[in-house]
Amino acid sequence: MQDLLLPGTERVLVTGGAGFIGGALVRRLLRDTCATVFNLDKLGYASDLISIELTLAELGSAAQGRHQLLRVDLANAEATGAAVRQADPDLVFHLAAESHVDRSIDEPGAFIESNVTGTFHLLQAVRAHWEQLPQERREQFRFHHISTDEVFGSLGPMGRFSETTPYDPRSPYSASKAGSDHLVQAWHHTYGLPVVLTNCSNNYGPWQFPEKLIPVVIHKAVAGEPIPLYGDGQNVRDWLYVEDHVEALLLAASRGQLGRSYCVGGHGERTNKEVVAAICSALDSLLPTGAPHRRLITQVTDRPGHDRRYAIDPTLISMEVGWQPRYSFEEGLAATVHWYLEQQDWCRQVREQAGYSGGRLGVLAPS
Ligand code: NAD
Ligand code: TDX
Repeated sequence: MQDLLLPGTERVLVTGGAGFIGGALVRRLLRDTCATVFNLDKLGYASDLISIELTLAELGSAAQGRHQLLRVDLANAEATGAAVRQADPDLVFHLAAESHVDRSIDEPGAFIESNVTGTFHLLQAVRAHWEQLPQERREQFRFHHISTDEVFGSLGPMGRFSETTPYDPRSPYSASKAGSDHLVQAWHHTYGLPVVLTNCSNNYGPWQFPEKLIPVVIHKAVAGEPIPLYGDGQNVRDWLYVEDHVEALLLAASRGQLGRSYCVGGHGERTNKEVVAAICSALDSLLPTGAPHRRLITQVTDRPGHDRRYAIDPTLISMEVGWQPRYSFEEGLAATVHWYLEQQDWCRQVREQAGYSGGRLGVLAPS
Protein backbone atom coordinates (compact mmCIF):
# COMPACT_ATOMS: atom_id res chain seq x y z
CA MET A 1 0.00 0.00 0.00
CA GLN A 2 2.76 2.42 0.98
CA ASP A 3 4.36 1.67 -2.45
CA LEU A 4 2.54 4.66 -3.92
CA LEU A 5 5.05 6.82 -2.03
CA LEU A 6 8.82 6.59 -1.55
CA PRO A 7 9.82 4.52 1.50
CA GLY A 8 9.86 6.64 4.66
CA THR A 9 7.23 9.10 3.37
CA GLU A 10 5.00 9.42 6.41
CA ARG A 11 3.98 13.08 6.41
CA VAL A 12 2.59 14.60 3.22
CA LEU A 13 1.72 18.29 2.86
CA VAL A 14 -0.88 18.99 0.16
CA THR A 15 -1.59 22.66 -0.58
CA GLY A 16 -4.99 23.33 -2.14
CA GLY A 17 -6.32 20.03 -0.79
CA ALA A 18 -9.81 21.50 -0.35
CA GLY A 19 -10.04 22.14 -4.09
CA PHE A 20 -11.02 19.87 -6.98
CA ILE A 21 -7.72 18.13 -7.86
CA GLY A 22 -6.14 18.53 -4.41
CA GLY A 23 -9.24 16.91 -2.88
CA ALA A 24 -8.95 13.92 -5.23
CA LEU A 25 -5.27 13.58 -4.27
CA VAL A 26 -6.01 13.82 -0.53
CA ARG A 27 -8.72 11.15 -0.80
CA ARG A 28 -6.36 8.84 -2.68
CA LEU A 29 -3.58 9.34 -0.11
CA LEU A 30 -6.00 8.60 2.73
CA ARG A 31 -7.36 5.49 1.00
CA ASP A 32 -4.21 3.96 -0.46
CA THR A 33 -1.31 4.99 1.79
CA CYS A 34 -0.64 5.11 5.53
CA ALA A 35 0.67 8.69 5.42
CA THR A 36 -0.69 11.55 7.51
CA VAL A 37 -1.98 14.27 5.19
CA PHE A 38 -1.62 17.94 6.12
CA ASN A 39 -4.08 19.88 4.00
CA LEU A 40 -3.01 23.54 3.71
CA ASP A 41 -5.81 25.59 2.19
CA LYS A 42 -7.22 29.07 2.70
CA LEU A 43 -10.72 27.63 2.12
CA GLY A 44 -11.58 30.01 -0.72
CA TYR A 45 -14.72 30.15 -2.82
CA ALA A 46 -13.90 26.90 -4.71
CA SER A 47 -13.06 24.87 -1.61
CA ASP A 48 -15.11 22.15 -0.06
CA LEU A 49 -14.24 19.46 2.48
CA ILE A 50 -17.34 17.26 2.18
CA SER A 51 -15.67 14.72 -0.14
CA ILE A 52 -12.81 14.29 2.34
CA GLU A 53 -15.18 14.02 5.29
CA LEU A 54 -17.10 11.27 3.44
CA THR A 55 -13.86 9.41 2.75
CA LEU A 56 -12.78 9.70 6.38
CA ALA A 57 -16.17 8.37 7.53
CA GLU A 58 -15.89 5.47 5.07
CA LEU A 59 -12.39 4.58 6.29
CA GLY A 60 -13.40 4.81 9.97
CA SER A 61 -10.73 4.21 12.59
CA ALA A 62 -8.13 3.37 9.90
CA ALA A 63 -8.00 7.09 9.04
CA GLN A 64 -8.20 8.46 12.58
CA GLY A 65 -6.04 11.61 12.82
CA ARG A 66 -4.58 11.12 9.34
CA HIS A 67 -6.14 14.28 7.86
CA GLN A 68 -5.14 17.58 9.39
CA LEU A 69 -6.49 20.83 8.00
CA LEU A 70 -4.20 23.85 8.15
CA ARG A 71 -6.36 26.84 7.24
CA VAL A 72 -3.72 29.20 5.92
CA ASP A 73 -3.46 31.73 3.10
CA LEU A 74 -0.12 31.37 1.29
CA ALA A 75 -0.15 35.15 0.85
CA ASN A 76 0.72 35.27 4.58
CA ALA A 77 4.43 34.37 4.80
CA GLU A 78 4.49 33.97 8.57
CA ALA A 79 1.44 31.67 8.71
CA THR A 80 2.85 29.67 5.80
CA GLY A 81 6.15 29.17 7.64
CA ALA A 82 4.34 28.06 10.80
CA ALA A 83 2.14 25.61 8.84
CA VAL A 84 5.15 24.01 7.13
CA ARG A 85 6.91 23.64 10.48
CA GLN A 86 3.77 22.05 11.97
CA ALA A 87 3.38 19.65 9.04
CA ASP A 88 7.10 18.73 9.08
CA PRO A 89 6.62 17.07 5.67
CA ASP A 90 8.58 14.37 3.83
CA LEU A 91 6.79 15.31 0.61
CA VAL A 92 4.92 18.41 -0.58
CA PHE A 93 2.34 18.55 -3.38
CA HIS A 94 1.71 22.22 -4.22
CA LEU A 95 -1.70 22.64 -5.85
CA ALA A 96 -3.04 25.77 -4.10
CA ALA A 97 -3.77 28.38 -6.72
CA GLU A 98 -6.51 30.54 -8.11
CA SER A 99 -7.48 28.40 -11.08
CA HIS A 100 -10.25 29.92 -13.22
CA VAL A 101 -9.15 31.80 -16.35
CA ASP A 102 -12.36 33.87 -16.52
CA ARG A 103 -11.90 35.09 -12.94
CA SER A 104 -8.28 36.01 -13.76
CA ILE A 105 -9.61 38.38 -16.43
CA ASP A 106 -11.88 40.08 -13.88
CA GLU A 107 -9.50 40.07 -10.90
CA PRO A 108 -5.87 39.44 -11.92
CA GLY A 109 -4.47 40.69 -8.59
CA ALA A 110 -5.79 37.66 -6.69
CA PHE A 111 -3.88 35.40 -9.12
CA ILE A 112 -0.58 37.21 -8.61
CA GLU A 113 -1.06 37.12 -4.84
CA SER A 114 -1.89 33.39 -4.55
CA ASN A 115 -0.03 31.88 -7.47
CA VAL A 116 3.16 33.99 -7.57
CA THR A 117 3.60 35.50 -4.08
CA GLY A 118 1.99 32.44 -2.43
CA THR A 119 4.38 30.08 -4.23
CA PHE A 120 7.32 32.29 -3.24
CA HIS A 121 6.29 32.16 0.44
CA LEU A 122 5.81 28.41 0.28
CA LEU A 123 9.19 27.87 -1.38
CA GLN A 124 10.94 29.93 1.30
CA ALA A 125 9.17 28.02 4.08
CA VAL A 126 9.86 24.64 2.48
CA ARG A 127 13.49 25.49 1.82
CA ALA A 128 14.02 26.42 5.50
CA HIS A 129 12.35 23.13 6.48
CA TRP A 130 14.35 21.01 4.01
CA GLU A 131 17.70 22.55 4.98
CA GLN A 132 17.32 21.52 8.61
CA LEU A 133 16.18 17.92 7.96
CA PRO A 134 18.49 15.10 9.05
CA GLN A 135 20.43 13.66 6.10
CA GLU A 136 18.25 10.60 5.43
CA ARG A 137 14.98 12.60 5.35
CA ARG A 138 16.66 15.40 3.38
CA GLU A 139 17.73 12.97 0.66
CA GLN A 140 14.21 11.53 0.30
CA PHE A 141 12.42 14.90 0.38
CA ARG A 142 10.48 16.10 -2.70
CA PHE A 143 8.59 19.29 -3.58
CA HIS A 144 6.12 18.59 -6.38
CA HIS A 145 4.72 21.66 -8.12
CA ILE A 146 1.45 21.14 -10.00
CA SER A 147 1.05 23.33 -13.06
CA THR A 148 -0.87 23.62 -16.28
CA ASP A 149 -0.36 23.26 -20.02
CA GLU A 150 -1.68 26.84 -20.41
CA VAL A 151 1.83 28.18 -19.65
CA PHE A 152 2.81 27.11 -23.19
CA GLY A 153 0.26 29.40 -24.86
CA SER A 154 -1.96 28.52 -27.78
CA LEU A 155 -1.43 25.95 -30.56
CA GLY A 156 -2.51 26.15 -34.19
CA PRO A 157 -4.23 23.16 -35.80
CA MET A 158 -1.08 20.98 -35.66
CA GLY A 159 1.49 19.98 -33.04
CA ARG A 160 1.43 19.27 -29.31
CA PHE A 161 3.04 20.74 -26.18
CA SER A 162 6.02 18.89 -24.74
CA GLU A 163 8.66 19.55 -22.08
CA THR A 164 10.75 21.53 -24.58
CA THR A 165 7.95 23.88 -25.70
CA PRO A 166 8.88 27.50 -24.87
CA TYR A 167 6.71 29.29 -22.31
CA ASP A 168 4.21 31.74 -23.86
CA PRO A 169 1.42 32.40 -21.32
CA ARG A 170 -1.38 34.65 -22.56
CA SER A 171 -3.94 35.05 -19.74
CA PRO A 172 -3.38 36.51 -16.25
CA TYR A 173 -3.99 32.96 -14.92
CA SER A 174 -1.44 31.25 -17.17
CA ALA A 175 1.10 34.06 -16.67
CA SER A 176 0.80 33.65 -12.89
CA LYS A 177 1.24 29.87 -13.21
CA ALA A 178 4.26 30.37 -15.51
CA GLY A 179 5.72 32.72 -12.88
CA SER A 180 5.26 30.05 -10.21
CA ASP A 181 6.91 27.39 -12.43
CA HIS A 182 9.94 29.66 -12.92
CA LEU A 183 10.20 30.30 -9.17
CA VAL A 184 10.16 26.56 -8.46
CA GLN A 185 12.89 25.90 -11.06
CA ALA A 186 14.95 28.78 -9.67
CA TRP A 187 14.76 27.37 -6.12
CA HIS A 188 16.00 24.05 -7.53
CA HIS A 189 18.90 25.54 -9.50
CA THR A 190 19.96 28.10 -6.90
CA TYR A 191 19.30 26.40 -3.57
CA GLY A 192 19.25 22.75 -4.65
CA LEU A 193 15.64 22.24 -3.49
CA PRO A 194 14.59 18.78 -4.80
CA VAL A 195 11.65 19.61 -7.06
CA VAL A 196 9.51 17.87 -9.67
CA LEU A 197 6.99 19.73 -11.84
CA THR A 198 4.03 18.56 -13.88
CA ASN A 199 2.10 20.57 -16.49
CA CYS A 200 -1.30 19.00 -17.03
CA SER A 201 -4.12 19.59 -19.48
CA ASN A 202 -7.80 20.28 -18.59
CA ASN A 203 -9.14 18.09 -15.78
CA TYR A 204 -12.74 17.05 -15.30
CA GLY A 205 -14.61 14.75 -12.92
CA PRO A 206 -16.61 14.78 -9.66
CA TRP A 207 -16.38 17.58 -7.07
CA GLN A 208 -15.24 20.32 -9.48
CA PHE A 209 -16.64 23.72 -8.47
CA PRO A 210 -19.41 24.39 -11.02
CA GLU A 211 -17.86 27.34 -12.87
CA LYS A 212 -15.79 25.48 -15.49
CA LEU A 213 -17.02 24.19 -18.84
CA ILE A 214 -18.22 20.65 -18.07
CA PRO A 215 -20.14 21.30 -14.80
CA VAL A 216 -21.51 24.58 -16.19
CA VAL A 217 -22.93 22.81 -19.25
CA ILE A 218 -24.49 20.03 -17.14
CA HIS A 219 -26.05 22.57 -14.77
CA LYS A 220 -27.45 24.80 -17.52
CA ALA A 221 -28.82 21.87 -19.52
CA VAL A 222 -30.56 20.33 -16.50
CA ALA A 223 -32.01 23.73 -15.54
CA GLY A 224 -33.25 24.27 -19.12
CA GLU A 225 -31.16 27.46 -19.38
CA PRO A 226 -29.03 28.63 -22.34
CA ILE A 227 -25.72 26.72 -22.51
CA PRO A 228 -22.98 29.33 -23.13
CA LEU A 229 -20.52 28.33 -25.87
CA TYR A 230 -17.75 30.93 -26.16
CA GLY A 231 -17.02 32.25 -29.67
CA ASP A 232 -17.31 29.73 -32.49
CA GLY A 233 -16.96 26.72 -30.16
CA GLN A 234 -13.99 25.41 -32.15
CA ASN A 235 -11.40 25.94 -29.38
CA VAL A 236 -9.78 22.64 -28.47
CA ARG A 237 -8.93 21.36 -24.99
CA ASP A 238 -7.18 18.06 -24.12
CA TRP A 239 -9.40 16.53 -21.40
CA LEU A 240 -8.09 14.27 -18.63
CA TYR A 241 -10.15 12.52 -15.95
CA VAL A 242 -9.04 13.80 -12.53
CA GLU A 243 -8.20 10.31 -11.16
CA ASP A 244 -5.72 9.86 -14.02
CA HIS A 245 -4.08 13.16 -13.10
CA VAL A 246 -3.78 12.04 -9.46
CA GLU A 247 -2.10 8.80 -10.58
CA ALA A 248 0.38 10.83 -12.66
CA LEU A 249 1.16 13.06 -9.67
CA LEU A 250 1.87 10.10 -7.39
CA LEU A 251 4.10 8.42 -9.95
CA ALA A 252 6.00 11.58 -10.89
CA ALA A 253 6.56 12.48 -7.22
CA SER A 254 8.20 9.16 -6.48
CA ARG A 255 9.80 8.20 -9.80
CA GLY A 256 10.34 11.55 -11.53
CA GLN A 257 13.81 13.02 -12.00
CA LEU A 258 14.62 16.02 -9.85
CA GLY A 259 14.44 19.35 -11.67
CA ARG A 260 12.32 17.79 -14.44
CA SER A 261 8.96 18.96 -15.61
CA TYR A 262 6.55 16.40 -17.11
CA CYS A 263 3.67 17.13 -19.46
CA VAL A 264 0.51 15.20 -18.50
CA GLY A 265 -2.36 14.61 -20.91
CA GLY A 266 -4.53 11.72 -21.98
CA HIS A 267 -5.01 12.11 -25.76
CA GLY A 268 -8.42 13.65 -25.01
CA GLU A 269 -8.54 16.46 -27.59
CA ARG A 270 -12.04 17.72 -28.32
CA THR A 271 -13.50 21.00 -29.56
CA ASN A 272 -15.74 22.72 -27.03
CA LYS A 273 -18.60 22.16 -29.43
CA GLU A 274 -17.95 18.40 -29.36
CA VAL A 275 -17.78 18.36 -25.55
CA VAL A 276 -21.04 20.28 -25.20
CA ALA A 277 -22.77 18.04 -27.77
CA ALA A 278 -21.56 14.89 -25.96
CA ILE A 279 -22.96 16.16 -22.64
CA CYS A 280 -26.28 17.04 -24.31
CA SER A 281 -26.65 13.59 -25.83
CA ALA A 282 -25.75 11.86 -22.53
CA LEU A 283 -28.47 13.95 -20.86
CA ASP A 284 -30.99 13.12 -23.61
CA SER A 285 -30.79 9.46 -22.51
CA LEU A 286 -30.79 10.19 -18.77
CA LEU A 287 -33.42 12.97 -18.80
CA PRO A 288 -35.56 12.34 -21.91
CA THR A 289 -38.19 14.92 -20.92
CA GLY A 290 -35.65 17.71 -21.59
CA ALA A 291 -34.45 16.28 -24.93
CA PRO A 292 -33.01 17.45 -27.21
CA HIS A 293 -30.77 19.41 -24.82
CA ARG A 294 -28.69 20.69 -27.74
CA ARG A 295 -31.50 23.19 -28.48
CA LEU A 296 -30.14 25.14 -25.45
CA ILE A 297 -26.63 25.64 -26.92
CA THR A 298 -26.07 29.38 -27.38
CA GLN A 299 -23.02 31.03 -28.90
CA VAL A 300 -21.92 33.93 -26.67
CA THR A 301 -19.21 36.61 -26.81
CA ASP A 302 -15.77 35.04 -26.89
CA ARG A 303 -13.37 35.02 -23.92
CA PRO A 304 -10.82 37.87 -24.31
CA GLY A 305 -7.47 36.40 -25.45
CA HIS A 306 -9.09 32.96 -25.74
CA ASP A 307 -6.37 30.32 -26.41
CA ARG A 308 -7.32 28.35 -29.50
CA ARG A 309 -5.95 24.89 -28.89
CA TYR A 310 -4.12 22.89 -26.21
CA ALA A 311 -2.76 19.37 -26.75
CA ILE A 312 -0.20 17.39 -24.79
CA ASP A 313 2.45 14.92 -25.89
CA PRO A 314 2.76 12.67 -22.79
CA THR A 315 5.65 10.54 -24.14
CA LEU A 316 8.16 11.54 -21.45
CA ILE A 317 5.94 10.80 -18.44
CA SER A 318 4.85 7.48 -19.93
CA MET A 319 8.43 6.41 -20.78
CA GLU A 320 10.19 7.70 -17.65
CA VAL A 321 7.67 7.05 -14.90
CA GLY A 322 5.34 4.51 -16.52
CA TRP A 323 2.14 6.60 -16.40
CA GLN A 324 -0.81 5.81 -18.68
CA PRO A 325 -4.33 7.23 -18.44
CA ARG A 326 -6.98 4.63 -17.57
CA TYR A 327 -10.18 6.45 -18.52
CA SER A 328 -11.24 7.27 -22.06
CA PHE A 329 -13.01 10.62 -22.46
CA GLU A 330 -16.29 8.78 -23.09
CA GLU A 331 -16.00 6.75 -19.86
CA GLY A 332 -14.91 9.72 -17.78
CA LEU A 333 -17.61 11.99 -19.16
CA ALA A 334 -20.38 9.43 -18.59
CA ALA A 335 -19.25 9.02 -14.95
CA THR A 336 -19.05 12.80 -14.51
CA VAL A 337 -22.49 13.55 -15.98
CA HIS A 338 -23.99 10.84 -13.81
CA TRP A 339 -22.22 12.20 -10.71
CA TYR A 340 -23.43 15.80 -11.24
CA LEU A 341 -27.00 14.63 -11.77
CA GLU A 342 -26.87 12.87 -8.39
CA GLN A 343 -25.18 15.81 -6.65
CA GLN A 344 -27.34 18.77 -7.59
CA ASP A 345 -27.83 19.68 -3.92
CA TRP A 346 -24.05 19.85 -3.43
CA CYS A 347 -23.73 22.10 -6.50
CA ARG A 348 -26.45 24.41 -5.23
CA GLN A 349 -24.83 24.55 -1.79
CA VAL A 350 -21.29 25.35 -2.99
CA ARG A 351 -22.54 27.95 -5.46
CA GLU A 352 -24.52 29.62 -2.68
CA GLN A 353 -21.56 29.52 -0.26
CA ALA A 354 -19.39 31.12 -2.93
CA GLY A 355 -21.99 33.75 -3.80
CA TYR A 356 -21.85 32.60 -7.42
CA SER A 357 -25.14 32.55 -9.29
CA GLY A 358 -23.81 30.88 -12.45
CA GLY A 359 -23.56 34.11 -14.45
CA ARG A 360 -20.93 34.87 -17.10
CA LEU A 361 -17.45 35.77 -15.84
CA GLY A 362 -14.47 37.30 -17.66
CA VAL A 363 -16.02 39.65 -20.21
CA LEU A 364 -14.55 43.08 -20.74
CA ALA A 365 -16.81 46.13 -20.50
CA PRO A 366 -17.45 47.65 -23.96
CA SER A 367 -14.99 50.48 -24.65
P1 NAD B 1 -9.47 24.69 -7.44
O1 NAD B 1 -9.74 26.13 -7.73
O2 NAD B 1 -10.57 23.71 -7.46
O3 NAD B 1 -8.76 24.55 -6.01
C1 NAD B 1 -7.68 25.35 -5.62
C2 NAD B 1 -7.58 25.34 -4.10
O4 NAD B 1 -6.44 26.16 -3.74
C3 NAD B 1 -8.81 25.93 -3.39
O5 NAD B 1 -9.27 25.10 -2.36
C4 NAD B 1 -8.29 27.26 -2.85
O6 NAD B 1 -8.90 27.66 -1.61
C5 NAD B 1 -6.81 26.97 -2.64
N1 NAD B 1 -6.04 28.22 -2.66
C6 NAD B 1 -6.03 29.16 -3.64
N2 NAD B 1 -5.23 30.18 -3.28
C7 NAD B 1 -4.73 29.87 -2.06
C8 NAD B 1 -3.86 30.53 -1.15
N3 NAD B 1 -3.38 31.75 -1.42
N4 NAD B 1 -3.55 29.93 0.02
C9 NAD B 1 -4.08 28.71 0.32
N5 NAD B 1 -4.92 28.04 -0.48
C10 NAD B 1 -5.24 28.62 -1.65
O7 NAD B 1 -8.33 24.29 -8.47
P2 NAD B 1 -8.01 22.88 -9.14
O8 NAD B 1 -8.74 22.79 -10.42
O9 NAD B 1 -8.14 21.81 -8.13
O10 NAD B 1 -6.47 23.10 -9.50
C11 NAD B 1 -5.45 22.72 -8.58
C12 NAD B 1 -4.10 23.03 -9.19
O11 NAD B 1 -3.93 22.31 -10.39
C13 NAD B 1 -3.87 24.49 -9.53
O12 NAD B 1 -2.54 24.82 -9.22
C14 NAD B 1 -4.09 24.56 -11.03
O13 NAD B 1 -3.35 25.60 -11.62
C15 NAD B 1 -3.59 23.19 -11.46
N6 NAD B 1 -4.21 22.65 -12.68
C16 NAD B 1 -5.56 22.61 -12.80
C17 NAD B 1 -6.13 22.04 -13.95
C18 NAD B 1 -7.61 21.95 -14.14
O14 NAD B 1 -8.06 21.61 -15.24
N7 NAD B 1 -8.43 22.21 -13.14
C19 NAD B 1 -5.29 21.54 -14.97
C20 NAD B 1 -3.90 21.61 -14.79
C21 NAD B 1 -3.36 22.16 -13.64
O1 TDX C 1 -19.28 28.50 -20.02
C1 TDX C 1 -18.26 28.23 -20.67
N1 TDX C 1 -18.32 28.13 -22.03
C2 TDX C 1 -17.22 27.88 -22.81
O2 TDX C 1 -17.34 27.80 -24.05
C3 TDX C 1 -16.97 28.04 -20.03
C4 TDX C 1 -16.85 28.14 -18.52
C5 TDX C 1 -15.89 27.76 -20.83
N2 TDX C 1 -16.01 27.70 -22.18
C6 TDX C 1 -14.81 27.36 -22.99
C7 TDX C 1 -13.54 28.14 -22.68
C8 TDX C 1 -12.46 27.11 -22.94
O3 TDX C 1 -12.11 27.08 -24.31
O4 TDX C 1 -14.51 26.00 -22.65
C9 TDX C 1 -13.09 25.77 -22.59
C10 TDX C 1 -12.75 25.29 -21.20
O5 TDX C 1 -12.93 26.37 -20.31
P1 TDX C 1 -12.63 26.23 -18.74
O6 TDX C 1 -13.40 25.08 -18.21
O7 TDX C 1 -12.82 27.57 -18.12
O8 TDX C 1 -11.08 25.78 -18.74
P2 TDX C 1 -9.77 26.45 -19.36
O9 TDX C 1 -9.91 27.90 -19.54
O10 TDX C 1 -9.38 25.64 -20.56
O11 TDX C 1 -8.73 26.18 -18.15
C11 TDX C 1 -8.75 24.92 -17.44
O12 TDX C 1 -7.74 24.06 -17.88
C12 TDX C 1 -6.41 24.31 -17.50
C13 TDX C 1 -8.65 25.13 -15.93
O13 TDX C 1 -9.65 26.03 -15.49
C14 TDX C 1 -7.29 25.58 -15.52
O14 TDX C 1 -7.18 25.68 -14.10
C15 TDX C 1 -6.28 24.59 -16.02
O15 TDX C 1 -4.97 25.02 -15.73
